[in-house]
Amino acid sequence: SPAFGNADLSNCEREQIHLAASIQPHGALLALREPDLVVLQASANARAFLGLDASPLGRPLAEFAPAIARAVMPLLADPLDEVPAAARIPAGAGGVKLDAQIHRPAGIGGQAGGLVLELERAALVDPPASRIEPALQAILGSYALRPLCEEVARIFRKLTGYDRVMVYRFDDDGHGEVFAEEHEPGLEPYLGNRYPASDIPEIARRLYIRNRVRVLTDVHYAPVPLEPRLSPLTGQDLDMSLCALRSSSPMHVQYLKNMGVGATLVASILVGGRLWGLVSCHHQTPRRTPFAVRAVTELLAEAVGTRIAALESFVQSQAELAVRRLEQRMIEAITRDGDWRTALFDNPQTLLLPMGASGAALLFEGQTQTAGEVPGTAGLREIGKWLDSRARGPTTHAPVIATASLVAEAPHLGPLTRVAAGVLAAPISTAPGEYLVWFRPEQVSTVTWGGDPTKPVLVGDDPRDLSPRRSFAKWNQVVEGRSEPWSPKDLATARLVGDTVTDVVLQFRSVRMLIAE
Ligand code: BLA
Repeated sequence: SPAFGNADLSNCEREQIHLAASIQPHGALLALREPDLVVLQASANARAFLGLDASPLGRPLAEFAPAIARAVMPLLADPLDEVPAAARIPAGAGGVKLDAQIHRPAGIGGQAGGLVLELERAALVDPPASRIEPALQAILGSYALRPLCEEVARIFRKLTGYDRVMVYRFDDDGHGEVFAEEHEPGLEPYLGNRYPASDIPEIARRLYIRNRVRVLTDVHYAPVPLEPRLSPLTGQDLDMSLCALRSSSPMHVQYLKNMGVGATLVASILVGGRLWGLVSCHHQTPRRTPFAVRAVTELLAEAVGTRIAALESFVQSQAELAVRRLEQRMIEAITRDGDWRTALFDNPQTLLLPMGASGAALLFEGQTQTAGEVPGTAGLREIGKWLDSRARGPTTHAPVIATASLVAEAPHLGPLTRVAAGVLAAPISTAPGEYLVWFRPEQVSTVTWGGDPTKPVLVGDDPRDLSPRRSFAKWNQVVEGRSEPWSPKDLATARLVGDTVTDVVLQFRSVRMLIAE
């Protein structure tokens, strides 16, 4: 894997971003030995930052910075290996209060990696607690995903003062969408824009689950190296995964420069332990966000994740309820006019909404009934044949069949891509060709880019070309011929509807046989 700063576009997804060996200059870092707190490594700016007359290397913290030692000593009883502890250092001779964060980085082979102490100037005024309560209320009281995310963008913009705040949401393949946005008037909106998974490498995503808020205070900064570079405890680069001051990947910094961004603050949104998305704040000029404000953004982002988890399970139980109602209406329809199909199709939304589909079709006894945007009859027959070739034997309640790219699995069905890029089918009987099928259109044809889509975009190998526009072009290439992916929940709901219809069909057929006798 390429070392930090040595990545190019061919291998940047493997850059060792946690081994940055340098920090951003708005603070200072000391790596300490336990238990005597002797300094083993220091950022090159530490001496100036602390106003010392000599290098702190080799000296115990208590000797050259007693106030700091006093503040951090009581924190050391905790493990500090996943969550750093914070302390406020009272103003010293220079009159500046400091914020300290301290943690124990991962060592190697069970060997302890010592302590990492990070220092920053504290805010002149901390964010008032009166700002936090209403924000939490708004987040936890939100009743649906979109209004929640729009509220989050407003709250973060007000709290942090960055001139653009985006709620960036990942899909199941890791591609992202700007799902909500607040920005300074006059800035080009990014709302609705889509970007490929490769813009945020897997290594970074894993890191963002552990380190929930990152700041880049000035894209034009000069990284401050650690001295000595390697940890004397491990002989290796310091693991900076949990460092607040860690240098950002030069690849990503170049991306931001190309975008005209001066500074960023990004908070992770975790839902059930997975990285659901990010709150990404951009500022056009350098911007420093003190620890106390970052701590509030971390708390709020946590509340957002909790709320999204609750909304997701609510959506799921609503979908289950809708299926139950559908079942009831099918049975009523049979007794009323002998045909359960009317219940499925008299209101197309009942079939489409729970699945987020734009079309649906019932293939039954050689006939087709449809709702929304679907392929023509000949196309539906072809899809039926393809499903038969994919279906697993003549069993009732067979598993659903799903693809987000019909053309990738059945190239001869390519002409159907525009409306049927994604297909989700539930077998409804043991007979061939009998399915309830949902469709999703091709993503590329349904998404627009704010800029001029006809202007050519170079997708080459030069980091100078890195930009959201290039990314969007790349996303287009990646998802060409693909629909929005079906989620595990979509599959579960389809299965539920399919099983219900299968039961109804079984009943319907046995009743018909009785009548025929
Ligand atoms: C990180 N890339 C990121 C991050 C975002 C983006 C949000 C997280 C930054 C953080 O948490 O601090 C991407 N930012 C975007 C996008 C928008 C935006 C899409 O504002 C749209 C509006 N980046 C590339 C390519 C590579 C790459 C091709 O585009 C290389 C494969 C690398 N991106 C890259 C790396 C990081 C990153 C290495 C980690 C930065 C770090 O934490 O050090």
